[in-house]
Amino acid sequence: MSGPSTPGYAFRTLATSGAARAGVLTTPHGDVPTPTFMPVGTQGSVKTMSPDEVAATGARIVLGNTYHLWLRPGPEVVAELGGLHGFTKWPHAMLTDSGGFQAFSLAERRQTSEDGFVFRSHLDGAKKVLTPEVAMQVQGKIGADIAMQLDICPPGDASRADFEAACARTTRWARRCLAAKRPDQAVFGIVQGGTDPALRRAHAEELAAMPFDGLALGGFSVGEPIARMHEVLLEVAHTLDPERPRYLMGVGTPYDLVRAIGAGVDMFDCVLPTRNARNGQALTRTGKVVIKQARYRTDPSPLDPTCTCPTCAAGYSRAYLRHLFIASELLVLRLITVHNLHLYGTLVREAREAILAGRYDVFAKEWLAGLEAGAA
Ligand code: PRF
Ligand code: ZN
Repeated sequence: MSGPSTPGYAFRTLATSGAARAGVLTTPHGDVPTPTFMPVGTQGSVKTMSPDEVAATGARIVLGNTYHLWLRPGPEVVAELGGLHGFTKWPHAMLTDSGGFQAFSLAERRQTSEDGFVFRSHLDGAKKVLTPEVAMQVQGKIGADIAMQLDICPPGDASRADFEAACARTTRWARRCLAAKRPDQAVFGIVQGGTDPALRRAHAEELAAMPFDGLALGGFSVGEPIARMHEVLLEVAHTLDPERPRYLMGVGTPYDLVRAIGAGVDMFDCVLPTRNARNGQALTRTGKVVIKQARYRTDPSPLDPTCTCPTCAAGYSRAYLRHLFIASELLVLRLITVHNLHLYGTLVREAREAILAGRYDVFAKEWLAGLEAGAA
């Protein structure tokens, strides 16, 4: 093991309950209580929300994307305006994803080689080369607290040979990223390996031998059955170096968070609460509210009567929210986003309290029963 090395960063576990952990991630922009959910601010904003509104949901770290900010407005512009913190005015911690995963899904005509990715921008077709060195230079200029290594994420149905090759190349890119990183910026390594627990564990050990400040689990929720993802997480997450934060990338639903925290994961990000809000889907402790449905036409109740978010506390009825959504009024997108992020903030806070009290199993049982009850 070769532990974290970046000044200004630390991770401390305060309590465990089964494999679940409650801790504190210290960054130059403050402490992040874990488990934590990172709202996604792809282009430098959590869509529809101001920084103080995001912080009011309980979030103390948000995610930005190297791919998007590199293409527009460009890392020089962000750097000149004081880095991502100065540019966006988000005062708490930030993490940027390295860009490979986005290049994979968004760019046109992408080619991959040992050196990196070559692709054409989805904005203007410009040719871009994303190597491990470029990923670290761009993330260094953008200046989030935590950068991610460049990795290879095969689709869920890739072959065994593809998963092995992805792990091997991700390890070589890990070394190049660490060599190119800014000394004062934390970097996390990314474990791949599909749904093979042995491959996952071997790759995790390779990366844990390097001075990464945290270890991420990439390559999940990419088309494999979700039940299989949770089986593998149960086998693998708790085996990742206990001294470092564990981050499950791009996952998931409230159900996924409850299960993965129980498996030993500390950090999450996902577009689901924000994206689904803009599609008119509110998430609650007892399942989903699809606001356009006719059953809500005259429904006077808030999205969730037990919710204390500004949207529910103000008393906005489902009927009013439905009307706004059908009339394409922009306010509803904000109101549901606030509510959904508040649910995620509440979930991780209650999870943390349960772990500190040594009763995560009770918490998980209650949340899973609630979510299941409304799943119909
Ligand atoms: N790698 C990176 N970012 C990601 C993923 C990954 O595997 C995923 C997979 N769920 C989401 N975001 N770098
Ligand atoms: Zn609410």
